[in-house]
Amino acid sequence: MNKALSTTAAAVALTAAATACGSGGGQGGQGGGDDTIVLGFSQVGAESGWRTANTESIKAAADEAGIELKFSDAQQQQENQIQAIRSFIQQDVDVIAFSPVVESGWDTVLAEARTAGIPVVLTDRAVETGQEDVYETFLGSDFVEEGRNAGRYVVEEFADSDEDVNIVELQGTTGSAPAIDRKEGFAEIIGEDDKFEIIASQDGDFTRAGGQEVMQAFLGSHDDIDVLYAHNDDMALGAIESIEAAGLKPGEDIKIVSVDGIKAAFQAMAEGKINQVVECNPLIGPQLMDLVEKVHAGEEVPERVEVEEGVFGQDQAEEELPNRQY
Ligand code: GZL
Repeated sequence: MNKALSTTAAAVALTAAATACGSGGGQGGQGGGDDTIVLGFSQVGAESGWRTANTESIKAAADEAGIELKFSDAQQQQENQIQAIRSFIQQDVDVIAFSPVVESGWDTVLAEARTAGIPVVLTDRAVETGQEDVYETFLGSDFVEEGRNAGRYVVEEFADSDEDVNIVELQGTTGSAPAIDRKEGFAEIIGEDDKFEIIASQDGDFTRAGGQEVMQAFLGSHDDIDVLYAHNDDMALGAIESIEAAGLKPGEDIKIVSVDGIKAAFQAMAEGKINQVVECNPLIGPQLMDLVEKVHAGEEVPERVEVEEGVFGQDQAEEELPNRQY
């Protein structure tokens, strides 16, 4: 029985001692009114149910906090995010926050924000940078642990089998922190037993269409698939369409473990089509606004703020469905 935390109960665990990092508070920003904080936010896109819920949480929390939000949707293109951040710098906002679509390629624009004295808060996904003090804090999930939790399900499910277990993997957007880290965590756990083999692994870009197309290709070249590991629910739901079109039963002929925990995935789990969901909580708007206010005020913030999340099995789906907020 998986112990699960419901989203509403998920607490924010401050995982690092509160240490100031970066310029703290920044000098930039004229503010929306005399004391209204102006926040420039660059969002990855609208590719998944998770992302939609994340955007809604951020907009609602900004409204609740009286923060003037300048919001930009990058349609999953890094150049659009870089343009948006440069625009926020030109507008001299008080704080910039963003969820980087991929890990690399941010050094120049982050240095421009630092030069402008505008503090930056990372949310959801991380960046790879050799620079110091280019962002104040990172608020988001531990994607490696999410991957480990998915791997633990597979190891447990096939504990009594001495046959080979063939796994196909639907990866998230190439180069993105969740795709890199979820792959790493999963491989770490299944790598402990060589009966588990990933026979195919491909980018489905976190979308339902991507999951459907790639799973169709997997099924066309493999007739011995035991498990699908999908880096997010939208790709898993797309893959289910392809599995059923191939005359197979998702959740039975092919076991499915997925990440995010959107309502539709819980519904599929209740129908027996998905076997395990690893939660990735998008409802981080309130914590983000709290950090934005602290950063703007020049207060100390932790370098890393993690969100606690749960793992849910089929036996919990019915009961948990009404609690799902996204
Ligand atoms: C995870 C987030 C991922 C989700 C996907 O924090 O970045 O991006 O898992 C979304 O659904 O597209």
